[in-house]
Amino acid sequence: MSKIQEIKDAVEGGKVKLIEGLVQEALDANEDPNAILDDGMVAAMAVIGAKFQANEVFVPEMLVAAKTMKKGVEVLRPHLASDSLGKKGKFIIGTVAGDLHDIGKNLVALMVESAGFEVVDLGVDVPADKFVDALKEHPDCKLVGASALLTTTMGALKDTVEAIKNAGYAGKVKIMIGGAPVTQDFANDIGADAYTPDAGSAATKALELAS
Ligand code: B1M
Repeated sequence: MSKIQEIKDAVEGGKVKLIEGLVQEALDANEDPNAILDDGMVAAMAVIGAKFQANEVFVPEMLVAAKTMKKGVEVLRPHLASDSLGKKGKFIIGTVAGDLHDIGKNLVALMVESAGFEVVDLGVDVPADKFVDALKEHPDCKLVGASALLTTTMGALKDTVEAIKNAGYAGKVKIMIGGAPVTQDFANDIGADAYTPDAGSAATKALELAS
């Protein structure tokens, strides 16, 4: 079995104690860190999501898979990060109010950091006004990212965009949104500056918007 398949199986099976060793072994075997992430860990979370939808796994299994993935990502982090930390400016990011999903948001943060930004991570379940407070605290920040994984929290993305614009940042700060249920049409509807489908494209878009 390939190392990447072993990693995928470990995340899917919630093998928290095994994952760090497996990721390290894959790195030692010169596997591409992006492939370990995308074809191993992200792919495993997609399987878990499909199984949850089919009532084959439940919230505890999702939680332990998420915990396993987070541990694996920590081993990968130095292999994805660049040495130009903060040179491109600041990037405020959070998962919107009512939403506790943070793996995708953390991956976006990691990729954006790797692209040279200093990331200010507000965490999960972040009310719209906390994004505004963070902008006040970091007046040199020109980019904000908001993530939502639930159809029920897409409205909070809209609230976040509105709150930031109403606080006087329209045209001054660019707002990027993303997350599994989010689309370009939705981004257009709520007046976000950009939608990207994944972490890699979020980093590319951040560089484009910052230039
Ligand atoms: Co939940 N969950 N969950 N969950 N969970 C989903 C999202 C779901 C699709 C599962 C399913 O039914 N198939 C479903 C949502 C259905 C919907 O609304 N459309 C769901 C549900 C229903 C729920 C609960 C309501 C379950 C319950 O309690 N009955 C509950 C809600 C809790 C809450 O938030 N209030 C819940 C809870 C949880 C856990 C806490 C157990 C756990 C999260 C743990 C954590 O994050 N620390 C969890 C998990 C793990 C999932 C799945 C299985 C995996 C999510 C994930 O990490 N994916 C998920 C199923 C799935 O996604 N297929 C599911 C991997 C990650 C890399 O992908 O987050 O999509 P993703 O991020 C991508 C892109 O979306 C994008 O880039 C990322 C990387 O490429 N992206 C951005 C994300 N943010 C971006 C921002 C950007 C740009 C791109 O710019 C700023």
